[in-house]
Amino acid sequence: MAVASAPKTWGNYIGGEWVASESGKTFESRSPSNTNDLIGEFAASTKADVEAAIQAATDAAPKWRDTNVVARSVILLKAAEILASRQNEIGRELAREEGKTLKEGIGETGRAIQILRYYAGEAQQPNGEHYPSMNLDTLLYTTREPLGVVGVITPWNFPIAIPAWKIAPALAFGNTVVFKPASATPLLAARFVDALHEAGLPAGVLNMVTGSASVVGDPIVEDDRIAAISFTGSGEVGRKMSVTAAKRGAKIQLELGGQNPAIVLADADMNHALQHVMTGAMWSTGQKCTATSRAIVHRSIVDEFTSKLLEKIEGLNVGDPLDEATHLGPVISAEAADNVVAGADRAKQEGNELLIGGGRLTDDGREHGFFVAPTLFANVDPSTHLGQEEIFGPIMGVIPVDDIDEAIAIANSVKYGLAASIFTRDLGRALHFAKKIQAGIVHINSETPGAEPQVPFGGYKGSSSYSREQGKSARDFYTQVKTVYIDPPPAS
Ligand code: UN1
Repeated sequence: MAVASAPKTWGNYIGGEWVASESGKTFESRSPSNTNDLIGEFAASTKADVEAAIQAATDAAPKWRDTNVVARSVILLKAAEILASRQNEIGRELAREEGKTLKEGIGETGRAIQILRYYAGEAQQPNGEHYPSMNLDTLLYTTREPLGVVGVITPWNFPIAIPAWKIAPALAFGNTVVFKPASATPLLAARFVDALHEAGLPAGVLNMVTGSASVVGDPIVEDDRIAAISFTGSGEVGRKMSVTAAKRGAKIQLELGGQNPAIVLADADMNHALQHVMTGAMWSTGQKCTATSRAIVHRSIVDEFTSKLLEKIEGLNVGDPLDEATHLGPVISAEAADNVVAGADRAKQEGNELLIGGGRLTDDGREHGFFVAPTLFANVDPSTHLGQEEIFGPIMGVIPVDDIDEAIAIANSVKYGLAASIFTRDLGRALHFAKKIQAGIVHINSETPGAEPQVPFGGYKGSSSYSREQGKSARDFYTQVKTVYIDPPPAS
């Protein structure tokens, strides 16, 4: 089926079929670049729809756990090939629905493809360990088994890559899934699910229910048939979920916010650091939990660095993500735009120096979207709101420092600890930073965002629940360990 002829109204995907919500109601997905652009209509689900999805996943679990890993891998690979054959069209839909640029939309679709391929291979890696026993005749080993039914709740900012990185390993390791995508980006979620459907995933193994967090998300987290929950989103929602999960003893994995620093030392390659700080802060309109929010720069170079960064930011085109000349699309919603403007206002009130941006952009065809100007502050006081909180948009501050230890102390002064960068040619200082920084992902001479599928992803402190996603960590999360002692029967 060609993507262009996509139906405008999508149901839920339950028990291997696209079905309308029991409510008969739908909600709209509209482009954040132009709210006149209707992306599609999606099921406004009820508790009964969630119940049907959980039951379908529960019924499908015994057979899927006993499906051999090669058969599971073949389905993941086939879904990857289906997405690959539509990568450009889906990337375009991503740019329309989420607002990142076409290049980023196509790139993110590529990432989903890469993740499916990775887990097709990872499923076939060793699944346990063999141990020596104190009893010479005992064969003693561990094996990992699926958890059963897992709940996956995803954000809008990576509308196909994050569903892929949660769902592909869940399936690869033998679990069935109930999936609730963000209501801002349901089309991309549907594209991902549809690829797995076409690839021959058996009915009930993956079920998607769209709708509000309170009607669809909460029942998934509360239901005793759901053994584990994987969530990416806000800290506030995540912490609430972990209380609910803890009450019934469910396993939970949270990927929450970030307030990520990039330290630039006096010996750094200036142009390289500038480029990575700018892209780290601004690409995807700053809407990555790994985005750079603070450039912590040595005082001897801070004036030159700041004025060159300002020049780069002045050169950014903000507009239609489908236009090749655009660097930054809109933010996701009116509320998100207001939040960036409020963050900039507060930063000014708290004495930080606004160099550019700070407001909405509503001219030049941007009046029907949620565009905000890329925003840069200088001489930022690290204790202010801008220096401490995640604003989630194209806004950043430069903080001058006298030495690396002051830089690291400021970098570590926030409640988050997801990603952090340093720019330097000094190996000793780079290693010192890698050791002292409180962050789950550390970059030396590269921007704070980015996540390769074969390595663990996750944060320190308020950025996660100490769990990690992707790489081999995904197996730890989506399986449980069984220890087996085998003794020969007594000789008869
Ligand atoms: C990236 O840095 O490319 O929601 C991925 C987020 C993160 C993913 C970041 N969980 O922004």
